[in-house]
Amino acid sequence: MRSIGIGVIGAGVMGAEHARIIAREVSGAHLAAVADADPARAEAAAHGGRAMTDPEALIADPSVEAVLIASPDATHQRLVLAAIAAGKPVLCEKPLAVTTQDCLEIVVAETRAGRRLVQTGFMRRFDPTYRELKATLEGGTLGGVRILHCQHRNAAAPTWFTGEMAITNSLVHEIDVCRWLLSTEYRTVTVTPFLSSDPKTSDPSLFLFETDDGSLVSIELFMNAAYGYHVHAEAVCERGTVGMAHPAPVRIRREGSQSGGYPENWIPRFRDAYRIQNQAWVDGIHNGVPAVDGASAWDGLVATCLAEQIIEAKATRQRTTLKLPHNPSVEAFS
Ligand code: ISE
Repeated sequence: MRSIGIGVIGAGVMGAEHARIIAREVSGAHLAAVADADPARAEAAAHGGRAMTDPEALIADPSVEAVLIASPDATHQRLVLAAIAAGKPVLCEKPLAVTTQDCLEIVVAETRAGRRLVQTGFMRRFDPTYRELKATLEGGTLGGVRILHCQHRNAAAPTWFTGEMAITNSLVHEIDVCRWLLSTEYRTVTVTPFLSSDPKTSDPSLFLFETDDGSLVSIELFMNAAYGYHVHAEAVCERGTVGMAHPAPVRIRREGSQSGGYPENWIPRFRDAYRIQNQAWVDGIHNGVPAVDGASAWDGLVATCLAEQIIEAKATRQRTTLKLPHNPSVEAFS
């Protein structure tokens, strides 16, 4: 099989991990180049590929046939548009862009290009546990879903978090994966932030969604849960429940008690998901068909657009009806 040259933009925690996965764990592709503003970081992540500092030069480079973007959120839109203009497939870390308008411009540019070039990096869709949950729900033995309970806990919010990134950068995972799990859209949201004497601290928060198919989605988002990284989901259905088991692969029983560890962050927890996602993206490029279950540019827009409305709902604490714009790509790609 021909090997596709991949260029990775951003060599921070996530970019370095994506570069490692492409260089070491994905077949049918090789790491052609890594770009980062910090040349030493680019070099360290390049695994023998080219290290560059200019992301636009990486996109234009003939050795780069497809682009993986893992640079800061605010740079995503410009770089995705540049990849579309160059006719190169692009896998962009979430969020696709930081405003609905910016996402819409991507959806329009891709629609004009006439082919699916963009995948949004909602990797939980490729996580074996979430996939088993979805297969069980779709198998029908448990009946319809009444409530989908989710927990999303970080040991500590990343140091680079600012403003409402808990919603635009973290909660967007649940926004995406729950609508994918249930194959439905959200109708309303009500947000209850933790009330503390310091009005700037609203962690943890509870989000309650009503969906078009009549189920409820509850999400606890706790950015500073202290004990470790912990993501959990359980569906309460008409004839039973299905939920994730403990995330640690082993349990220790000792001196009258049992224990199991929690990872420090999302990379160990979702290691398989990132690898499977990146392989599916590369396979899709070879086949000329987007990865089945990969999040599209429209899915990226939905997450950002709902995040914007959820931020407003959090301020008002009112049950808020959620709205989406017209999808200009629906006719082109259906
Ligand atoms: C981080 O940016 C991620 O993408 C993780 O998957 C997420 O769980 C975490 O909360 C975010 O901060």
